[in-house]
Amino acid sequence: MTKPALTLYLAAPRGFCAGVDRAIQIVEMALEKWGPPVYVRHEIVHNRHVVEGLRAKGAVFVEELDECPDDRPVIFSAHGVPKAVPAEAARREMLFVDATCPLVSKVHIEAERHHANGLQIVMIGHAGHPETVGTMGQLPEGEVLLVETPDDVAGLAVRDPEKLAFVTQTTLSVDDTAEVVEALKARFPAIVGPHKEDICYATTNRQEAVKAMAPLSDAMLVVGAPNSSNSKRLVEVGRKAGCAYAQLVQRAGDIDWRALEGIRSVGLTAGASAPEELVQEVIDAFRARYDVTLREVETAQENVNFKVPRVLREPA
Ligand code: 0K2
Ligand code: SF4
Repeated sequence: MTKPALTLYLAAPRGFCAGVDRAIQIVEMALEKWGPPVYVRHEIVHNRHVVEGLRAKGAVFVEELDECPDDRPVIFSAHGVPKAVPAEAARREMLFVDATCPLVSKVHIEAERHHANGLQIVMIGHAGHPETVGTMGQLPEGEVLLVETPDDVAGLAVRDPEKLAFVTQTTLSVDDTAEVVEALKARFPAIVGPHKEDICYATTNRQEAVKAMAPLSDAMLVVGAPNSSNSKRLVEVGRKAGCAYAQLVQRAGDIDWRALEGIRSVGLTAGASAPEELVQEVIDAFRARYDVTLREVETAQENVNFKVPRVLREPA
């Protein structure tokens, strides 16, 4: 039987960003240096495949520091942690390595600088997401107010409208965030902040590639995890850019082939925490069912690399 023809558009850039690459390297380096078990507070990045791979090498994933023993190294995930976390690790004299992405740390520093200048901070981010919790946790309770939507801005009760700054999560939708920033500036003309927002290069580039790919694609698949903010935003961006069927899949086994019946083109991308291996698995699954023509849709080239930090100190 001949296979139906299908054009598979492949977004570029897609998948791992520099911060994810660095965070995974930190865990691997710690495992090599100290041997297992090495503890990791929260999923190092939001991807089950990555987590399971590191677990097989001896990493132990926990949600809180009180689940770790004092005498084993602990690594903080790429999303960042509230100040209280390293403070507690230091108090317990633990060996810890911070795998927070430098672009998240940059936002932490920004928030601290505004606070030192006497400003109250509005954070645009998703409630409960570890990055939001980490950034808000750089400052004392009440110093950072959270908004998610333009509607939230109307309900803000600030200390002094003349003394305000804003920061954002790094993995938000660029377009949705612009609307929230606009609402903030309209209500608080004196508010200060970054030039646009704090969304990182990787998030921005992956959304741009999806926007270029969506109009060409009958359907779109985003390889990523359900708890991955940047991956979920790619699905939303795909739908908004005109691709009615856009779905998140963790790997090939999640693809709903029935829903794809009759389609002639598929756009494929991956969130910043999704390994290329899983993208290739999806491509292979399409090749098994269709006569695939692969076309790359490249909207940017990335050459960002972050240095792996020097480890703080040897375990006692
Ligand atoms: O997109 P999320 O912040 O949920 O995180 P991951 O899916 O783990 O991607 C890596 C980004 C980490 C920090 O920005
Ligand atoms: Fe860093 Fe951006 Fe990657 Fe998050 S998505 S780890 S902020 S480069």
